[in-house]
Amino acid sequence: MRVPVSDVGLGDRAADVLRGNDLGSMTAAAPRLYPHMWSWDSGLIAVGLARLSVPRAITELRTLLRAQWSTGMIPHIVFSEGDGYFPGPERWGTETAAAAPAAVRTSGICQPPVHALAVRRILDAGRAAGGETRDQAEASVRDTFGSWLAWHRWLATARDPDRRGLVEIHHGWESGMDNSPRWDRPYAAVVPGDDLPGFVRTDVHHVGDVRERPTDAEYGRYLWIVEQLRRVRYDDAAARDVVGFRVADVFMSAILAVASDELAGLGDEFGFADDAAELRELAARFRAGVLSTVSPVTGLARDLDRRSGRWIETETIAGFAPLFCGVDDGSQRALFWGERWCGHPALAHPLPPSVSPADPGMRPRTYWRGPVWPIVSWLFGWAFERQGDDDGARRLRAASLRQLAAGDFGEYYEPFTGEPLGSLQQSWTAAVTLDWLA
Ligand code: 9YW
Repeated sequence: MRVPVSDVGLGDRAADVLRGNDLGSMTAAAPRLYPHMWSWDSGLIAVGLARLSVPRAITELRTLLRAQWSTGMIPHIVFSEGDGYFPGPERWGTETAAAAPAAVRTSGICQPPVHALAVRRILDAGRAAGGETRDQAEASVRDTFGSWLAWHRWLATARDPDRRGLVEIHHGWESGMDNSPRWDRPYAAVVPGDDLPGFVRTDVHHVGDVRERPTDAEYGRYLWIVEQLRRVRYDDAAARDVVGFRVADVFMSAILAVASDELAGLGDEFGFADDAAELRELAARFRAGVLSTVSPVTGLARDLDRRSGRWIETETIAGFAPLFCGVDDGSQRALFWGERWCGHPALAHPLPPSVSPADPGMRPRTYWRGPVWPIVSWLFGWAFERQGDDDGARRLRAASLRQLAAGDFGEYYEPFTGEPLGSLQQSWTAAVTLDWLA
């Protein structure tokens, strides 16, 4: 039975969600829809866990790191024993990959590198608690620093071989924004082969309305790319040659820049000065890369389709990558709060939707094609705070807490009505709520 929201505080309800989705040493991304650990979810979940239990937050990230590949890549899914999700470990077939870990089953692609943000949050929470908790938090930074560094180095080499300062992705899933209109053109060039093994989706059984999900045609392309990668055993160099989707992802690049700064700060504190210097260079390179993509027409940053060599012109939240990583001259901040975005008069809450509400192609109920994702609002709030824009951070926090007040912890929200959509009791939504409430 659901407890009325008025009886239990939002923070208690958020904590209940994380406890309910806790599988022991990892947190399922969502109770039914996503019964495994997702990489960027786990980073944000750890941010929330740090508000509940520093040791549990440390465990979450350690579980993720146990799945790290020998190349440094952190895989986008770490599989639990749970089932009901497709594509599962059999379909990924990563046991043939030389770099995959032996003891853990994982997918063979990655997701945005938000983890260093969580490492810093855990350290701060541990220090605030003091005593043994502080010692544990500090020891965990010391022990894991090298693994996070290897992760960033992998992104900066395997995924930016010609050092443009832009992270190349090989699947829309790697962006975390699976069916964003950003990927429509590159996906249009992906033609599934006749020998694509058959598939039965499970995601459509867990949501109220299948129109909120990617289509079957989109799914066929997603799985064809998995097939291409599986056939070259997820070898980085071979993947670049065979994969039908190669896009320089501007938002992932911005995340790598800010996360590298966070890691550099930790490196300085913990006596890894050379590594810190390397990470600062890396941050500067990716900031410059992000800036190089800005459209002189729209003022938004663009992804680059590496196969066709063409810019991808869409009006999505990823266009604010410069604002996010702190290379905006003020014009993006104005655009962000203006009528095409958070200031659009029809919005239920002044929060950034995944696609501009002024774009005629915006679909308010469909996943990454229009809904507001609380974790995206949180990421911008985090960035604003870091940049000293306390007012911007406060506005996003206040509006988000109003959006979340009913305590459903939706995966994403309809921007005009505020209705929660997708999975409810979504872990990372609960986690960022806890951070906002702290
Ligand atoms: C999938 C878990 C994941 C997120 C992604 C989001 C969605 C579906 O759910 O992906 O099947 O991987 O797009 O960003 O990590 O919450």
